[in-house]
Amino acid sequence: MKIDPRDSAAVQAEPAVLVGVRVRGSRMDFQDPLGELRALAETAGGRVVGELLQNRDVPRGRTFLGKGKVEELAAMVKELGATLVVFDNELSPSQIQALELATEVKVLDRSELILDIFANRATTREAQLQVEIAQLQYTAPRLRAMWSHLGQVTGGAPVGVGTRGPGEQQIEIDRRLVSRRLVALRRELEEVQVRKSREVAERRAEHFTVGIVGYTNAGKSTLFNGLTRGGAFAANKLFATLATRVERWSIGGANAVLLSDTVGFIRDLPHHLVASFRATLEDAIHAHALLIVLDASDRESPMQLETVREVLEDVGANTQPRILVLNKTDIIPQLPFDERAALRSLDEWQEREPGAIAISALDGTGFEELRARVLELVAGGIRRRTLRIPLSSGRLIDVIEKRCTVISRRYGDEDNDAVSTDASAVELVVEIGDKQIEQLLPLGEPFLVDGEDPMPKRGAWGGGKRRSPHLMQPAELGESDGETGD
Ligand SMILES: Nc1nc2c(ncn2[C@@H]2O[C@H](COP(=O)(O)OP(=O)(O)OP(=O)(O)O)[C@@H](O)[C@H]2O)c(=O)[nH]1
Ligand SMILES: [Mg+2]
Repeated sequence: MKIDPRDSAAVQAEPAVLVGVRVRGSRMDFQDPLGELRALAETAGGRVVGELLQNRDVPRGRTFLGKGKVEELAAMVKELGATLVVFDNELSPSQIQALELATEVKVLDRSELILDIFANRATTREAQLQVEIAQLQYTAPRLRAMWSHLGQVTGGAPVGVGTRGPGEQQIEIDRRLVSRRLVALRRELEEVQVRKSREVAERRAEHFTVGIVGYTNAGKSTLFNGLTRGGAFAANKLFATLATRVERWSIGGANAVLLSDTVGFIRDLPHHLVASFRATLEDAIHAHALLIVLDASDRESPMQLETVREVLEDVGANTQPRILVLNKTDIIPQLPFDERAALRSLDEWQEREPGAIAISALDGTGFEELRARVLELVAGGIRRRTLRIPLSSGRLIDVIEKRCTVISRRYGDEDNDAVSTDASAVELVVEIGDKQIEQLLPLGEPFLVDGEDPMPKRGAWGGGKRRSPHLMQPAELGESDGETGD
């Protein structure tokens, strides 16, 4: 008669009842309030056998549901043979405890369900560490509450609880062990992240980087693959992607950017869960520009965009230029009339979000426009210019060759007029935009653009870094008008 001990928050292939309490101001979909939870439960491997909804102004404290609804839920669970109840809302440990007592089956909340999916998907060490930390912080207190309630914790001895967590590791329930484990995990994660931050910074210094972000299942990986032939895992599942992928995306001529694909966002994720996935978003946070991908065939897309904006704000990615990408437009004409009518039309989108681009990541519609827009962001006013660079600035030459189309090269030791007085410089004729020139400045290496110093008047040569007497006469300093073209 004892219920299954809540020894793990893992979802098996088990019959589940979904419960949603629609509190005032919540962002649930009104036409299909449990649609997203259903997709989450199925992604986790559950089989949905029943659903229950309640509208309330304020959820009731102890059981979250009203008394009558709890009884209804318990009866439903019994009748349908469910072994799992999943709430769309966030529950406290004591609410979970009370609900498990009443229904005699395992009760999970939405965040636990998401974490269980994450645990299944985590393949990189970083993702595994993040998931385990989040589980220890979020799930463990909920497990412990149940264990002590069931009186199965004997004499304060630590109880190992298996979850389907990374590496099938045991989550230690004992508070002391939990915090010791957290310290160790955080230390390891920090090491991984320091390395990662360095890589991200290096990528950023050498390339223009573009991050793909968006709600889960919006089509980010499909777009990434379509643009780069990059082999990211795309699937009609929530959180198909957990680790970041980076690939080169050629946007015309020799211009290429580094594109990154990353984990999707979802509404109402508790803040510390978002925080533990912050590093996964590192590439996006530090990208020079963002593509926000939205599933325009989903009537929840306005809410999804709102969520994406909030998360970006939370993780501090709010300054870089961004392009709103309305995806899955190929689906829209095929939708039944009433479903189409419930959508915000592309015209309405573009009116509200000037510059939004309609695409289909599946068939490539809109890719050319997207490319052109990103090229404009990257380069801004591309023209043919002559750059004179000391040969000692190998890194600068390298970066220019990577980012721009080089038309010709002349070295100082070749017999030519332009650089004959400067034996240690190279003259490159390149197609380069104003913004690309700006991005070269932080490298701190001196160079001339069409004979002028590209540095703004106040900042002398890369913040006082190396000067090149070959390139710049003191008299010229401060005389440049900064040559910005159109
Ligand atoms: N019809 C259509 N389907 C698309 C399009 N883009 C993506 N899909 C489908 O949508 C589903 C989700 O695509 P993904 O690329 O995995 O989405 P994601 O944003 O990477 O999702 P997560 O990694 O889970 O956050 C897949 O089944 C894709 O085939 C599109 O333009 N048109
Ligand atoms: Mg993906």
